[in-house]
Amino acid sequence: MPISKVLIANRGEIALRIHRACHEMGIQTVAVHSTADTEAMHVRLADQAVCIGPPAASESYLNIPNIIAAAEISGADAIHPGYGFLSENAKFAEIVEAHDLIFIGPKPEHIRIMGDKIEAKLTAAKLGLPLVPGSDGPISDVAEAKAVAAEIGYPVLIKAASGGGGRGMKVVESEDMLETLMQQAGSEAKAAFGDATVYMEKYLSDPRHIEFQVFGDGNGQAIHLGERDCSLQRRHQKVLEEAPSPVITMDQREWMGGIVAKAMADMGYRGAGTIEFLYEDGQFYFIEMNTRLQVEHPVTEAITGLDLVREQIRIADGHLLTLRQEDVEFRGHAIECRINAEHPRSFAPSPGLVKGYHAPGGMNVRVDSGLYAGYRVPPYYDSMIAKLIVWGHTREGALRRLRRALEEFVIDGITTTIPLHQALLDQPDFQDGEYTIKWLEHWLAEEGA
Ligand code: MV4
Repeated sequence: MPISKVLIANRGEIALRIHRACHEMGIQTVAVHSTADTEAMHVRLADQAVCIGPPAASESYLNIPNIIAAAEISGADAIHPGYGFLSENAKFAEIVEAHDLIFIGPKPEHIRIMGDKIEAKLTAAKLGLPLVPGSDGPISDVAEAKAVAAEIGYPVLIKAASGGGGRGMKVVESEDMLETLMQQAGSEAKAAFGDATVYMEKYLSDPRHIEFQVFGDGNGQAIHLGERDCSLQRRHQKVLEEAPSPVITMDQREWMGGIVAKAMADMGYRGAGTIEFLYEDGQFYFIEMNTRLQVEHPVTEAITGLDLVREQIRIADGHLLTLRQEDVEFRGHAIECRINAEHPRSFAPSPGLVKGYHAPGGMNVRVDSGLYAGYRVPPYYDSMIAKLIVWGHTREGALRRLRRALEEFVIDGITTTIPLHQALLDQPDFQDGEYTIKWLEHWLAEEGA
């Protein structure tokens, strides 16, 4: 029996995004929501809605028993986890499958492997992906740390095995600081993730963050959908993403894309995934793999014409990939702005009542958002309230369209980061595509002075 009802285990714009793909496929939807999200757009649009707990995510969107119960009560046959929350929780994926429900995502084993950054690197190395030079596994004592650091050369970076989001990372400039910083990294990792395991890498001082979108059918077929440049970030939160990367040539895309697609085929990967690289001096270095649909997937959709959520659902339903690599075409340029309910300079959260709302439109403009006039942005969750995605034949065309669309966007009553994006568009470095992962924070520091 094909999937006929999907429970959406998420909130906000991604819940709406998943609902839309389902309805276009003739699939019914079940929204699960906290008491803070009763008035959310996707809850109104879903065929059924089940309240799963109080505002705190730990008691609602992360409450596995309540979500499974909601699936059983509503008669859903599959669960889409979106991003964040339970999307990369291997245990959750296993529990979903143990209840004879379809998990719209990778095999639990692959989620588990990629959640452990050391295992992820070992796996990536075996699959032929280029790595940042570093320790082959965990670093257990200072003597070992010194030996590895001497071999790869300072500066080095200590990272948490269970990490992500940059927490517990320590740059070590020279051997005299190694012991202190290694201990700090270990105890921060223990506090944040309950696991003190750390590993070491050569520190790349000014890379770009470039990631490849991949899809596998779980059966030995896999394709890549090109890369996204996600270098514009602040405190490990992406601010704007674009595809293709302004610095990657078609030859590099086909070369690196071919390598990642083959790697995913060889591991029997199922569903959507993202292979993250640091890119410096013309070289790619694998750092992590995300086993979920990402916030910035629409820029890939814009340049490939594919519906990534539809592909996820088809794969979860046991279909083979719709496309072969040679059928994937890259066309034009897409840019996504993440619009947050925050002050555009202090980044202080600004939840509250949306008094007026008007989304931009016109050719090749897409807004993914659950906002409407009269909606109250709750204070309990991530502050991203909308994504504006534009497409143009060229990067310059996309930039002009972005400027026009940002001018049209009206969100009254709360403060948003729209003016930040407008100021960013005026920066020559950004216009020229000349930015690395440090650029945005440097610019903001200058601006603030
Ligand atoms: C690095 C790095 C430089 N050298 N690894 C940050 C979060 C984690 N996912 C990986 N991160 C980094 N790893 C080496 N060997 C710099 C970062 C980094 C970063 C990476 C991607 C996007 C934004 C970033 C911001 C600061 C640091």
